[in-house]
Amino acid sequence: MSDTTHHRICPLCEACCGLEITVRDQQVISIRGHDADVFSAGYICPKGVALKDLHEDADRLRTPLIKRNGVFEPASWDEAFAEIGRRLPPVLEGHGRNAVGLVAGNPTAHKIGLMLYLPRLLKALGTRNFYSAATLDQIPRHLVSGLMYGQWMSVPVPDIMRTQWLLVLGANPVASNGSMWTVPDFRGKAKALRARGGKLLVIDPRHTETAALADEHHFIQPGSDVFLLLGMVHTLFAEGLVKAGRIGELLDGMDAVSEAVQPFSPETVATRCGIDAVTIRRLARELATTPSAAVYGRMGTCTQDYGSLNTWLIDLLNILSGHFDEEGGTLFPKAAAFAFNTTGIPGTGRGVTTGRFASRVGGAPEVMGEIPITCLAEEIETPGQGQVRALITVAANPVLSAPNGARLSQALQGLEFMVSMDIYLNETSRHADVILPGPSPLEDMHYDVPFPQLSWRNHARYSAPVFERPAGQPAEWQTLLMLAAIAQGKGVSADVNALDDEHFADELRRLGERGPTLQHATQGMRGPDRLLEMALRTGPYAESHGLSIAAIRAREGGIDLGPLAPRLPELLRTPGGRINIAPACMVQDLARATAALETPRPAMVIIGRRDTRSNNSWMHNLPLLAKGPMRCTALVHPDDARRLGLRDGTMALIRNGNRRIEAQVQVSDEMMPGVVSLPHGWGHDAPGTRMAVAAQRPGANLNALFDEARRDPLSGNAVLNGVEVVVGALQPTA
Ligand SMILES: Nc1nc2c(c(=O)[nH]1)N[C@H]1C(S)=C(S)[C@@H](COP(=O)(O)OP(=O)(O)OC[C@H]3O[C@@H](n4cnc5c(=O)[nH]c(N)nc54)[C@H](O)[C@@H]3O)O[C@H]1N2
Ligand SMILES: Nc1nc2c(c(=O)[nH]1)N[C@H]1C(S)=C(S)[C@@H](COP(=O)(O)OP(=O)(O)OC[C@H]3O[C@@H](n4cnc5c(=O)[nH]c(N)nc54)[C@H](O)[C@@H]3O)O[C@H]1N2
Ligand code: SF4
Ligand SMILES: [Mo]
Repeated sequence: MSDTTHHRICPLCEACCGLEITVRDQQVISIRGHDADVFSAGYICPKGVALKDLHEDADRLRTPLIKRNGVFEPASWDEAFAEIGRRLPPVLEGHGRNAVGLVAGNPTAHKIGLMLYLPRLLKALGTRNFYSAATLDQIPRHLVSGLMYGQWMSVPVPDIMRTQWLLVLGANPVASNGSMWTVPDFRGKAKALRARGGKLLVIDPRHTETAALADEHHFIQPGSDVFLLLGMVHTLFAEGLVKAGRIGELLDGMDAVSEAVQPFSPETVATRCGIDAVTIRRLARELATTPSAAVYGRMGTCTQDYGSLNTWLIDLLNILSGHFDEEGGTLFPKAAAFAFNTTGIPGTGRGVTTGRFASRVGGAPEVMGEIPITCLAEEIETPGQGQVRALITVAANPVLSAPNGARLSQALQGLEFMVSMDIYLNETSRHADVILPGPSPLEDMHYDVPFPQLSWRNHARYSAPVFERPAGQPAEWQTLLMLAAIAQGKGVSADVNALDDEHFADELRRLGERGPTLQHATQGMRGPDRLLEMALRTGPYAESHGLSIAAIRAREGGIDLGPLAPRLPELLRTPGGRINIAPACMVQDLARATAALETPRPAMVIIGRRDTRSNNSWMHNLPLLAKGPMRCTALVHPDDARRLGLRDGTMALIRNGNRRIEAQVQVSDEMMPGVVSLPHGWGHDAPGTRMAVAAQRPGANLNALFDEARRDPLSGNAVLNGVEVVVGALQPTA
């Protein structure tokens, strides 16, 4: 049989690379970058190639599993739904809607079926107990976007193709391929920036792969970016460098900001962040005086004590230096579908509200409808009205991804009922009573929902499935609708396609006079395809580019929608169409920074990192990625290694109070002295999992060290960087 070539977007990370997949006799022969892709132009990383391994992985679940007498048994889909139909409704009826919790993990963002239909399940459950990986990640970014621009997903990104000066804090896009910034081949784009005379600067406690490309790298004491950023904003005011430019007339709160940063001169903050005052001033001056410049921060700035303040201050630097919403500075992407900053009335809106409710036990305020995932264990453990007694996890592995998984594991054990929608029997899903697997990514259509809202260039790309779904395997949107039907008391005989039709009819009605035209255009479609067709045909490029799924598919590499362009004030969804650059909660939270100015530097703190051949907790079972040197190593500076008696390849004991882990040492002068770096998502030695390759080299679970109660108070984000630890050589036991 002859080979067939398929083009599809990689669903594994935020770079969203276009792939070219060759298939023969229903087997994947090769996966490479798709050169004609308008957005990623042939770029690919080893994980994209490993989609073949994922598709073929014998441990990837092909049927539902039901746990009977403590043992998982394969089951048919009918049996699995029947079990859920028998056990979930009594929890809701007996204990109320909040008694069922819902947890969404990272792959949810990469699957249109999960992304568009998870809200349906959430609504059907009617629970406040919704948790996601966002509170281990980027919720500070959403909070600042919501407060300042009126929409959680209005995220400015550097205009990397035109900027001449790019400051990157706490991000390593060469390894991670970018985050809250969809930028495949960052390396190539950074090299082009330098080739045209531009400058790349990196602030990171580790001399990372990205720092290695940079003109300038500065170590920073982990958890203290807030002080550097305050020192820079202070300098802009002190030296008369503030120039808000074109958007100046939209800004409120300038005086409040100027006053709030007064106490933070470069001299005051230098010792605390570990960057000298001369450098802090120079960075601020270069930012302000380079005609096109941008500041970008990510994981390292979000997942620490001052996640929200950092994100706010980064936006302030871009705004106050006159580079915000300007070519060569930072710009807001304009997505072809599903972006709330392209619907409603341009330039005005309701803005966002937070704290509409708080978590029952810890009192953590809701942000974006979410309670911090670090509250989940206590919500399960603590008796009372609203206690979580049943849980549904969707593509999530919080036992490894969140702080103190041991406590969470224990709590999950105590649930009355648990369902995991997951493709593996892993550290989290082993606690479930029923596991419902999704299809292989190659058996699914694909269109990215969030990432075009974060992309370096506007684009629209669509992928059809490479293979048909196996007989009987539902799409994940259908599984979600079935769970929703069960939660609504419609029973397991509900026809999910009919439910989807009803919901779509409601959507059409909401469109008013455009309804009939769209009904005609979507004839014969269902599920995410139909919603996508509607979104494209009502989106911002419907008229200019005649977008539809067919129009996108007619072009092999997708449709290029051009470079990013200024969008203010049209983008704003705030009341009055203005930007309050001094949200009260941010200004008030500065008191925490003031109080911490004199805090002495701990002898040793721990931070995280990412490796190209790994992705969070779930790709360690793929042979192509698992081979080669051990990647879960604790990087320590040679001076620290000498002082602590650690040698390359030996085991270290890392402690935080009575929490302890053992990790393999890798001595490295990439590290800032006094800082140890360990990746997260490892520790695959839990009993009862089914990931044979991952279990061969389990690695250490970084999150076992962390305190689940330590959060950024404004956003509820977990603190995963800059935590004090004690490191020593592991003494062999007798
Ligand atoms: N210490 C520390 N902790 C961290 C981080 C850190 O930097 N340091 N990073 C945090 C970040 S940024 C994130 S996003 C979180 C991630 O946290 P999680 O989302 O909880 O973790 P993942 O490892 O991404 O787990 C994804 C789960 O989805 C399953 N899965 C994969 N594909 C599919 C699919 O198509 N369908 C279904 N149903 N399931 C699927 C996998 O088997 C796995 O169980 O981790 C966070 N944890
Ligand atoms: N290969 C690979 N790619 C991935 C993932 C993966 O696991 N593996 N995960 C994906 C996900 S879910 C996400 S969210 C993104 C994240 O993408 P990035 O934000 O680029 O994540 P990291 O590579 O963890 O980079 C964080 C950097 O912050 C530094 N850092 C730690 N603490 C501090 C601090 O206090 N201050 C400063 N300035 N820096 C600090 C660390 O040394 C590290 O270099 O990556 C995505 N892409
Ligand atoms: S960088 Fe790698 S994992 Fe990310 S989308 Fe591209 S090929 Fe996939
Ligand atoms: Mo993430």
